[in-house]
Amino acid sequence: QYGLEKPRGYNVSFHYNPHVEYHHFGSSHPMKPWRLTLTKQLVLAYGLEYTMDLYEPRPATIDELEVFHDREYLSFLSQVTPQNAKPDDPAYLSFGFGGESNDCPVFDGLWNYVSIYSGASMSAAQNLNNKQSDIAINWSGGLHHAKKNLASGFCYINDIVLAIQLLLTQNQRVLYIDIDVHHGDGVEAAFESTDRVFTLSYHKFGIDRNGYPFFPGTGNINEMGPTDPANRGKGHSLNIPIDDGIDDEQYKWLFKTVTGAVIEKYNPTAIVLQSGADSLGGDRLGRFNLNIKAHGFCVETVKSYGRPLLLIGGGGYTPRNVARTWCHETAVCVGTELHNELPTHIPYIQAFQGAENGGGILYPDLHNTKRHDNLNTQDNLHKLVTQALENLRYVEG
Ligand code: ZLS
Ligand code: CA
Ligand code: ZN
Repeated sequence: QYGLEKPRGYNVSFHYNPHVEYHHFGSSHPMKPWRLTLTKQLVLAYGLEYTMDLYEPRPATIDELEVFHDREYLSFLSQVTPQNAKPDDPAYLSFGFGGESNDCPVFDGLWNYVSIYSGASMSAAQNLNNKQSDIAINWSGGLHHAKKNLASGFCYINDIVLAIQLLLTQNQRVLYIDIDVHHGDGVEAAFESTDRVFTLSYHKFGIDRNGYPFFPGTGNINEMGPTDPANRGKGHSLNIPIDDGIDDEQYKWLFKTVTGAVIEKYNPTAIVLQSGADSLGGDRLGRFNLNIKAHGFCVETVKSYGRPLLLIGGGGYTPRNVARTWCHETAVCVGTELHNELPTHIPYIQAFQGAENGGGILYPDLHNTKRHDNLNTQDNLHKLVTQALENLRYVEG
């Protein structure tokens, strides 16, 4: 009140159980838990561990997971192994395992893996609830496709839903934002009948030349949750469908305009940001053309609203760039800038060196790895924003 208050720093907590790293989906599978090792190495090499509270959370228990998931699904998931799995067992297929796409394989240590990443998201949510931190980070979470009785799109347990359920014990309104290149369908579905959670997902949407929709095929602009006026969840989902090749300036404008409008209108008391790194340029599965700092701009924007923030990972299939992005975003949270030259004493430094791996710097130009022409015109994006803002008519703060 005397004009002398010092700028308020943020208390950041980092929730990470290193045992998550040692799990493998299979050699050809794009999801590589090893990207988390790379992320951790960068975070440590820049000394960011001294600027945050570090936690090594315990794995979640089956009872904790049952708050969202069905008992039968959990008991199957907790018992299935590559040795005892029967791919022609109807339960196996009905719970989303194997199948034609084999997106969700049964691998060694599967139950360990899912309980570790879920435990970390729950520990992060609890830290926000206890006011021990302003921003809590779990890069191993963000598995947004899992349903209560179904594994889908590399996701077995929906740690985001579990974390939001914890936040709801202390918050009247929680905003969920999802910048993974895929639609956050599992989180949207879990909270479709409540107005206490608003879900906002930005993603690639459309049919490919081969006739397949981009996974999971949902999330058009007109999908706003239930249509029944008696349903409290009506209008409490917003989907932003985007075409291939969107660039930094377009995405930043879109994100800032739409997210800003949602935050101002809904006025959440806590925010969860799924920061999937498959929206970067050069991602093995993604279609967008974003650079690391444009992706990080989303974290900066959300942070600037000063609400308790749970920051979680998600997709990201070019591991060196996933690590760069999540390290950068960790620095954004604690409020420091990192030098572009990577510290040389990092284990696995080779993963970042050489022209094809980003030349030993933190912020390589990912436009150089562009494989997707930009199909988003300014005109399309303006129409999209107009429609998005119109979709907020059912929202009250
Ligand atoms: O959001 O596109 C699909 C499903 C199919 C089934 C039919 N076949 C012919 C095409 C593929 C529709 N699945 C996606 C899932 C993407 C999940 C994203 C998760 C997240 O980032 C959050 C963590 C998909 N895209 C690419 C693959 N699956 C995929 C690529 C390569 C392989 C290897 C392993 C397994 C089988 C061969 C696989 C899946
Ligand atoms: Ca998304
Ligand atoms: Zn994704």
